[in-house]
Amino acid sequence: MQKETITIHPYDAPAGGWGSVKSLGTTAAHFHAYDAVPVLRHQNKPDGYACVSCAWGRPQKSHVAEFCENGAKATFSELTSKRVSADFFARHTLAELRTWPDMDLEDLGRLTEPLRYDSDSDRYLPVSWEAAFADIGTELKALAPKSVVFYASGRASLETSYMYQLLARLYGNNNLPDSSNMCHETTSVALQKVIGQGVGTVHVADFEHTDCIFFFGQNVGSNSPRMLHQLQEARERGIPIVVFNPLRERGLIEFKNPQNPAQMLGGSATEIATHHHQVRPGGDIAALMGLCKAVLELDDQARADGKPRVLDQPFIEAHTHGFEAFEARVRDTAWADIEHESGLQRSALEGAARIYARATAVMAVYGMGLTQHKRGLDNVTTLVNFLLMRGNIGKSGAGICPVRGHSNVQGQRTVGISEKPELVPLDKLAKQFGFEPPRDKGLTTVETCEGVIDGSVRAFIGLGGNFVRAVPDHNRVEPAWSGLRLTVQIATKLNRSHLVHGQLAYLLPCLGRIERDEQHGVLQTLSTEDSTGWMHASRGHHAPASEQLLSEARIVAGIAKATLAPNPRIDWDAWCDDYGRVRDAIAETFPEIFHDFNRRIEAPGGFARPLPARERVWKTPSKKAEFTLPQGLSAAFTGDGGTDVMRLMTLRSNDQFNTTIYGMNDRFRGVEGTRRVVFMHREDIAMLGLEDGQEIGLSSAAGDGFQREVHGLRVVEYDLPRGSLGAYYPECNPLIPLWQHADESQVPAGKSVPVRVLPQPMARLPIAA
Ligand SMILES: Nc1nc2c(c(=O)[nH]1)N[C@H]1C(S)=C(S)[C@@H](COP(=O)(O)OP(=O)(O)OC[C@H]3O[C@@H](n4cnc5c(=O)[nH]c(N)nc54)[C@H](O)[C@@H]3O)O[C@H]1N2
Ligand SMILES: Nc1nc2c(c(=O)[nH]1)N[C@H]1C(S)=C(S)[C@@H](COP(=O)(O)OP(=O)(O)OC[C@H]3O[C@@H](n4cnc5c(=O)[nH]c(N)nc54)[C@H](O)[C@@H]3O)O[C@H]1N2
Ligand SMILES: [Mo]
Repeated sequence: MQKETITIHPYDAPAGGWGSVKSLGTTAAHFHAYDAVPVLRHQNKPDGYACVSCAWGRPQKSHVAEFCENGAKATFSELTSKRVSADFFARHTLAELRTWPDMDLEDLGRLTEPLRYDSDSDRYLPVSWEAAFADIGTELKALAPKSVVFYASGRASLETSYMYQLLARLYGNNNLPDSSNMCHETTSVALQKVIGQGVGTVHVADFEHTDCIFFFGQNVGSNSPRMLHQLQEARERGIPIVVFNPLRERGLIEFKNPQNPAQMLGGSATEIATHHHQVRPGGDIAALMGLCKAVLELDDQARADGKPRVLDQPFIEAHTHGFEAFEARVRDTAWADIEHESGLQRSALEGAARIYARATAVMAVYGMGLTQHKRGLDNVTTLVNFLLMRGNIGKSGAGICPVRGHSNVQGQRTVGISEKPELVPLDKLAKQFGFEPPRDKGLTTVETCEGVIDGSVRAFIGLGGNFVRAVPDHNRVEPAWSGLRLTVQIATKLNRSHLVHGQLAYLLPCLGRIERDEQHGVLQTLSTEDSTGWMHASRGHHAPASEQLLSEARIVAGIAKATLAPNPRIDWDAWCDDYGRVRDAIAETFPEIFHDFNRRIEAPGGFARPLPARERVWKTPSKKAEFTLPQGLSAAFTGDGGTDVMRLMTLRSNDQFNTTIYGMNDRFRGVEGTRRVVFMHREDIAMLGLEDGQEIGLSSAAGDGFQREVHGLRVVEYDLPRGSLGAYYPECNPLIPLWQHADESQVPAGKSVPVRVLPQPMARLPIAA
């Protein structure tokens, strides 16, 4: 249960450092995972397993220990010695378990055997694998294929993911949303449009050659801490790192490398951000237009002075399209509007532009702060405009660097998990497996939720994840969920989505990636793609949590065999006996990326997929990189127009992995013992007649007639822009209407949710320290 001592105080120690070492020890103890500590040395190593936490790339030469505090937490969380078995479920009804906090559910430990929901007793009861597959197959055969959704959460391997997309397509739909639909789908759609590839252009090695990094809306200290090594190395070379973030995140301020003894024993921490701009949430388009305007002004000045141009004119002419219209738009955009929308001063933006103009190789790194907005696409494409002005794509040390979330989320899309049929080589699949794949667009995450609400979706299969918790509009989506005919969850640990279920429900426990996956006594190799487009082999290093677990591949194959007519070209069992055979099939479907897959995956550092834009080959209709015009200067939904509407950013703490809550502390933000907080500017607190520590509620200001509220949040005075708020995801997801998503990509707009503060009776909570 939630710890009750709550302390809130500013955290002024660096990221990393002893705090992270201490946190490691506490988490190993918390998860009862002491025997997992030695396993860590295999994390992200050529002979080892790919970390199950974030997707950040690996250097070609690995560090002694290629793991971070949060990667270790993810490892301990998977390798916990706690178990939740059938006798537990015999003692608790699902109605009772639904009253438990999320953290307590996952804290029960690893699932150990397949379970089937029994409506008479409202309990999960054990079922054999054979019976589970047979029942699921019978149900799926009876359902209309278009009414079934195959969700994937971003962790399963390339091999399993390929099998999963094939299962959906052979069954008859492209309903293959994945967590990317809540995350970097904005990137995939935007970058495809403007540079002709849906993924970033940066390799980890580029950090050694860059001479300036612009960093937008990504919380590296918590969410991709291994990147701090590259940032630290860059800083040691004196490279400026210019940050745009409404919050002054600790991980971006300074870092002590826990693997550097000199730094740990008293040496000073490395300052990471050299410049920090506290942009308003949703203000990045304006900030970027300001940067571009200042670059044009510097170019004007250089021309007037007879100095070398600031714009990379030869690059713009040879490689881009649409510059003139873009230039005109930038010149027409008034500084007053830029300052108003971004919340930043002209002089600050001009200063940042001078840093940019001095650098020859600039890299732009970004995360959810750009993608989860109404105009998330414009955020990304305007960032690309900014890079293109000086040719900062397709040269060493430069490029666009989206930081993906789940460890194989990029890879799942690469091997065909996509609701967008145009991104998948369907003709190839048709030929390879002798069937006619469905050609119509499948459902995104948001459309899946809408379909569950309107009854058109009848069944949900989840390859990992915690869908009902991760999506917006909880109070509309969750109640509708029980209207489903069938829910099947393939998972390692119990979560809320397993308790909110369809009429027929199966909970199928699988091996985690860190566990030894032996098929007929042979240790199997799996593979993943990191955020920089490198493929890595992964081999488990720990005994499975239970003898009854099956690999994810076996589970997918089990469902496929029970559901689909036999196909002479697919031997699901043979694929599961040796995943190398799945890799051969992947290589046949995607030869450009995966030719010779089985040989190349054995290279110690893995292998890189082709990234045409890195070579300045633009796979856009114009064959050029596109300058584009943003639709407006604000990326945000503004709400119903009331003057008291504020912008809420939903955030991750340092003690969670998405909906998996490891603990109640957010060390870097100084919050301990609770997640029910709202960060608020001192003057906003005063203006609203509130007090620091007071309990309040939030209410959506969407203005669509639905009441969406979250209560029992404590006001925490915080350094963030006026008019904006910060609070945790997933607790605040009930405040986000399903329709408040990014245009085109449909990523829920979790970073600028229009809300009002609901003062509650002054319930002053005691604050320690
Ligand atoms: N330990 C840990 N690691 C993780 C995860 C985790 O939960 N825990 N989740 C994984 C996943 S799936 C993902 S997608 C990534 C997420 O990693 P991030 O992309 O870092 O996502 P968030 O934590 O949501 O935080 C986004 C950052 O954007 C800032 N921000 C918010 N609004 C704006 C804005 O309008 N403009 C700008 N410039 N900044 C803004 C916030 O202050 C915050 O620092 O991390 C992955 N890694
Ligand atoms: N308001 C708001 N909402 C958000 C976000 C936000 O910033 N704000 N972020 C969004 C983002 S970026 C994402 S990616 C989504 C995340 O959405 P999801 O990917 O659906 O959620 P997770 O919390 O990562 O899923 C955790 C569960 O995965 C299961 N699991 C763990 N490891 C494995 C494994 O190896 N195999 C299998 N089969 N299952 C496993 C466990 O049962 C665990 O409970 O949430 C999104 N929702
Ligand atoms: Mo994500």
